[in-house]
Formats: sequence, structure tokens, C-alpha cells
Amino acid sequence: MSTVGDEARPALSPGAAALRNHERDYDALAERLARRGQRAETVVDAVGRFAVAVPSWALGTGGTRFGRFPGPGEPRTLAEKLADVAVVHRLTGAAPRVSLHIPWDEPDDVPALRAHAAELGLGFDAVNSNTFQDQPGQPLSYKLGSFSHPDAAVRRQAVEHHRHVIAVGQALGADAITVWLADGSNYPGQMSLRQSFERVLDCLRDVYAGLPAGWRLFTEHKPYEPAFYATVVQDWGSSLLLAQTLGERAQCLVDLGHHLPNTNIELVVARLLGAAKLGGFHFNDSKYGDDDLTAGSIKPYGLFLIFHELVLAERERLAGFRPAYMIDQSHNIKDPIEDLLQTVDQLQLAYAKAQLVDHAALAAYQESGDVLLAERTLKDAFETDARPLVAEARRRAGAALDPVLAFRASGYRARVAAQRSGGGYVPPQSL
Ligand code: LRH
Ligand code: MN
Repeated sequence: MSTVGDEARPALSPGAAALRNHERDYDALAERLARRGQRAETVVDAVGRFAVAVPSWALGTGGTRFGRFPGPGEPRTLAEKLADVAVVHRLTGAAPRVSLHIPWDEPDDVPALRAHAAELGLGFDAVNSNTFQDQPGQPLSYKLGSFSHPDAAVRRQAVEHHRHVIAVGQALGADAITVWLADGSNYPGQMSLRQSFERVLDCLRDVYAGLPAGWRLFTEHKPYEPAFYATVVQDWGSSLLLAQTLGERAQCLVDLGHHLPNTNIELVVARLLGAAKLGGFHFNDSKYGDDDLTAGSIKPYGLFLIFHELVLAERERLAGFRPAYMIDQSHNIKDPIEDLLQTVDQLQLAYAKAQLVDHAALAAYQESGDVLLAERTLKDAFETDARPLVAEARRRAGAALDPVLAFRASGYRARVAAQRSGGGYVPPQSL
């Protein structure tokens, strides 16, 4: 990439100026990495292969029990949600799939939805069941649980729901189901701690037995909420027990927000990787509880350390390593599309930095017991400004150098705000 003196040239358009700055930043970083014996191209290619799924439930404004502050142009239909996901994919080049939540986003015409998604260049990732709410007309309530419910009829109802979710997913071309159960208790004595787990395992066995060929079942643990004393699948150990008992197509899903403060999540990831039971992620960030904040916004070093474990597994071609990368966030105060653009960027960045670890040096320092230089080897990668590598990967994918600024410049939100309040539908091609 050649650059010449600026003074002779007329002022560049903002786009051209941004590209020129990017090229200079990229060149400078590539030169610096080369001095460290690293190839910028290798990282750009790796980032180019990274992809994450967008949750169908995060395109509208999220809220808390205290309130929700909806923004302009909220998607009203699944088709409009897909249009918004297509915008995230177009600007990042890394969000080609949607993870649906059933029945929140139950398609009324599956073939039409699948065709519409394909037109938009989108596919479907793991589908999510929901036995944490009662639906209108539902015969039996999940108030006291679903798979762990004392009443066998409620458990059967919940198993039937999972079979339905799998059928919808199969028709959409998905190949996995995520099972997060709110099952638990609020008071000591309310629920048998062992029998509730046995009942969950029994029901999961029924669901697992009906898994289509090539499908996986992800168990998602969570320490509390909505149960505030004991949650049946409370931690990674409980999730791993289930996955190991069910069979090789059952794996554990790690939602970053589902860990008590100060939990070493990268250690949990390393344990599940070692057991060939890491099925996937729900990426987000949190300060206190399941806050569902933007990934990388609170603990960016923690996110990097998780990706470090993933890159090690990738490099070692670890058995069973095929993680489903998905986002699970609640966009309470940021524009949902902008939040997702920022999230994908943060995930691409953490992945790029993890690729920059000098793995040979790290292994040598670990083996020789050089604690400080081992730690510094990780920090050198984390403290490298890898943004030009991520921007270059996006540029090569025909996406935006800076997705958030490109989205703002597109005026998409204003357009959909006008259309959706007026009842029209805005095709994403109009970005
Ligand atoms: C539970 C959870 C689960 C989803 C829900 C939307 O907290 O993380 O993954 O079903 O959020
Ligand atoms: Mn989740």
C-alpha cells in the first residue's frame, strides 16, 4: 500500500480520508508486528473467518423490571428483525446468523422466513426454548418449574415444547438447541435439591433422544434469577454433569453474565474445553449480575483471556472444538443496532488480540517458570492496538472500517423510524 505526500492532494472525502488513515495505521502496525516476527495478514485472515450469531430478542430495546425506554424504529415483526440483523452483518461482515427464541419469535411461515433470511444472506444458529414463562392458553403453569416440576404432566408439557422448538429449528436449517431453565427455588425446603436435578436430567434425556442427526443440545447454567435460593442448573459443574451424562452431542453453553462476581470464567472455559464439552457462548458483559451489557464494556481483559483459551484450542485442533458463538444482551439505553455493531467489533478485537499472543514464548516461559514474562507475553498481545487488523478484515469483507459511524452516516434508523411508525417495511438494501 503506497502513500504519498499530502500537501499536493485536494482534501480527501471523509470516506477516502478514513481509508487513507486506516491504510497508514495498518502499515505501521504490520511493520511493528513484523519486527516481533508476526504476520498481520495471518490475523486479518483469522478475523475474517470469525462470525457470531445475533439474538432475535435483542433488536428491540430491552428493559428491566423498573422500566423500558423504547427507541425509534423498533422492529415489529420477525422480518424487520432480520432486516436489522442484515444491517449488522453488512457493516461488520461477521454476523451471518440469527438465534431465535421460541415462542418470542415463533415464525408464522417457516419456509417464507427461511427464504427471506437467505435473500438477506442470513442463516439460523441455535434455537432457544422458553419454559420460564407461561404462554396464553398454556394448560399447565411453569410457576414451580418445568423439567424439575413435581407434576409429571408439567414435565411432559415442557418436553413437548422442546420437541416443537427443535422442529421449528430443523425447518429453518438450524443445528442446535440451547436449553436454559429458570427452574429453581426461592426458599430452603421448597424443592428437593437432588430430585429436581434428576428430573431435569430425565426430561433432557427425552429431548436428547429426539435430536435430529447432526444436532447438538447446549445446556446453559445460571447461578440465580428468577430463582433466588437454588437454581437447578446453577453452575458449570451442574451443566457439565448433564452434558456428560446425556452424550457426546450435549455440550455446555457459557453465558458470560451467568457467573457470580470474580468468577474466573476463562478457567471455566478451559475446563469445558478440556472435557470436549464447550458447546458455545452467549457473549455480553456485566459488573454485578446478569446485566447483559455490551461485551467488552466492563471486563475487556477477561474477554481477551477467554478468547486466548479459544485460540489455544483452535491452534491445538482440540477434539470436539466447534463452539457456537452467539450474543445474548439486553439493549436498555443504547440503540440496539449500534450496540450490536459495537459488540461484534469488541468480539473481533478480542479475537484479533488473542491471535497476537506469542504462543511459543508463552509456553517456554510457563515451562521455565518465568512468571513475569509469561504474564507479560499475554499483556503484550492485549495491549497491542489491533483495531487496524479488525478494520482491514472488515474492509476485505466489503464491510465498514467503523460500523457504528457508517450506520450513523447511513440514516437507517431515521428511515426505519419513519417507515415502521408509518407501517411500511424497509429492506436492508437501502442502507
Ligand atoms: C437467561 C438467558 C437465556 C435466554 C434469556 C433471554 O438469563 O441468558 O440464555 O433464554 O437469557
Ligand atoms: Mn443467555
